Amino acid sequence: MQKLLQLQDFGGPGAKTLDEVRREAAQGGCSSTGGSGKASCGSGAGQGDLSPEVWDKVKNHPCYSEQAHHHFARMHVAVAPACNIQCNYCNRKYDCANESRPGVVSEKLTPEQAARKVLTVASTIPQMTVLGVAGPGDPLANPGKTFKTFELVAETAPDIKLCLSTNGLTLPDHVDRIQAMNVDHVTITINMVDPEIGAKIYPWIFYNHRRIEGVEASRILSERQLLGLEMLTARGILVKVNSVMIPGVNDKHLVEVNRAVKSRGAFLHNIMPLISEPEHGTVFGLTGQRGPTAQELKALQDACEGEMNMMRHCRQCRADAVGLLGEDRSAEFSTDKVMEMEVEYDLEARQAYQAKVEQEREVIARAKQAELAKLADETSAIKIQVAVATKGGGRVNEHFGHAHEFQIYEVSTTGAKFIGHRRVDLYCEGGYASADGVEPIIRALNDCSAVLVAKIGVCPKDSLEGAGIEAVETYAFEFIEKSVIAYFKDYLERVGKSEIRHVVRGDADIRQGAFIET
Ligand code: CLF
Ligand code: SF4
Repeated sequence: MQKLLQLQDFGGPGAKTLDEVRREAAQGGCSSTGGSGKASCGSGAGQGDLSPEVWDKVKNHPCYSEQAHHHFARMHVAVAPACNIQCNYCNRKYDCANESRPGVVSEKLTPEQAARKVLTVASTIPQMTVLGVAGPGDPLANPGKTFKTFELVAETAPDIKLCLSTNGLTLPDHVDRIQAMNVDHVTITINMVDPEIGAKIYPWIFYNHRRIEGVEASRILSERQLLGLEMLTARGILVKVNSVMIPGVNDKHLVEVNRAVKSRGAFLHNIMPLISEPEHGTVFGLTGQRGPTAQELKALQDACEGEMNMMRHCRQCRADAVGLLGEDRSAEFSTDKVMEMEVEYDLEARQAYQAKVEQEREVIARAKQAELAKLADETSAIKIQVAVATKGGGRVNEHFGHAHEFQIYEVSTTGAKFIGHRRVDLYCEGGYASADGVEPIIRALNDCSAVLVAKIGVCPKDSLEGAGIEAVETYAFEFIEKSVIAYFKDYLERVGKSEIRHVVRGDADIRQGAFIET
């Protein structure tokens, strides 16, 4: 409490009072006006009850707005190799697992190479709106390279939002610079507020020129994380908190973490599943620490959603990821290729493209509301989950066999809500079904009653239906949420006529292992 009362002292120009910070946080992240009441971040397409200032910051940020993530892309530049702590879910040979899954080594860049890459990507992908520095180590353990990159990009591409992700250990030392550089979005990974639990996650930190181990290390880390969070929110900088859910270690404790970060003004909470494959060589991977199932993750996110809005569309992406959150185009932009590509950074063209996307989003929102209105007289208590194959744009537009992931919606008479995604191996490679067949995909979608696709072959359709998952092509190329609601209405009608029987589905797998674009 003492710390909270000091908040206004941290504020620079434009600083907010603690009450203002709390009010904004209590409004629930990106939007609380989704069709299902208090929804996951950004479920409403519009501004909802956010202030114009906050709306402007989140409306085209794919991580801070669920709706935006269907349309807008982010890119990361891997300029930050060093780290100042050790997490038991990280292998230093790989990217920072706080913000990017282990298993994929990034190409390290100098700030100058990074700035050139940003301009090149911005010239090629007009919907790329955000530059994030998220690793492969900790951006604030490499402040020179991180801030130099931001400085170069701000000079040449002022419309690109700057974003960083940190473990928070040195965050309080850098808040002035973060504010001065107009970095409006900061992510802090906070896995505990109890150092005894922290000691099971962090073996050591490197702080004030010395290595500190055990509970003392986690006590310092936690204090610095929470102080940094308070300092940022007092200045109106939007803070997202990432937490890795580690069953048996911090899963129950994360409800307490959620309360702690909400009370300090965090805008959004992103609880991510632990990834701990043995081949990653992490402590948790080698000791057999498992990650959560889909139902365990959802139950925790639901429990915390009563407290504040949750991000559920995180893809735990690489430190050099490029593209929409569900895709990775980093291979198109290797340093060699970037140096050969022409840069035609056209601000007006980018803005025109983005204005079109905004218009499309409004059309999508109206279509959803119109479909929802058709459910107005329904009183059924049935709630189901529906998977969707999409390659972006907010439409059901992916072939089942070409899907790298499926987006999962929960739907009831109150509306449709995005609740997560399931990464899968491609079912169809080079025209042939994968060696593993459809079984791993069925396990990933096992909690869903249906999967909406642009197209599906007879064999996988039969297999899915044998497992109780209806494969539906009826909504090919239509808007996702409208389609999910329309499917649900049809589902209720068929249940009402006893054409089908409503079945409560079981649990599903969250696929482990890194995503590598093929
Ligand atoms: Fe990158 Fe992170 Fe910024 Fe997004 S990612 S630094 S806030 S621009 Fe997004 Fe990727 Fe999840 Fe991160 S999906 S891992 S939350
Ligand atoms: Fe690895 Fe990131 Fe943890 Fe550092 S903060 S040890 S890079 S996961």
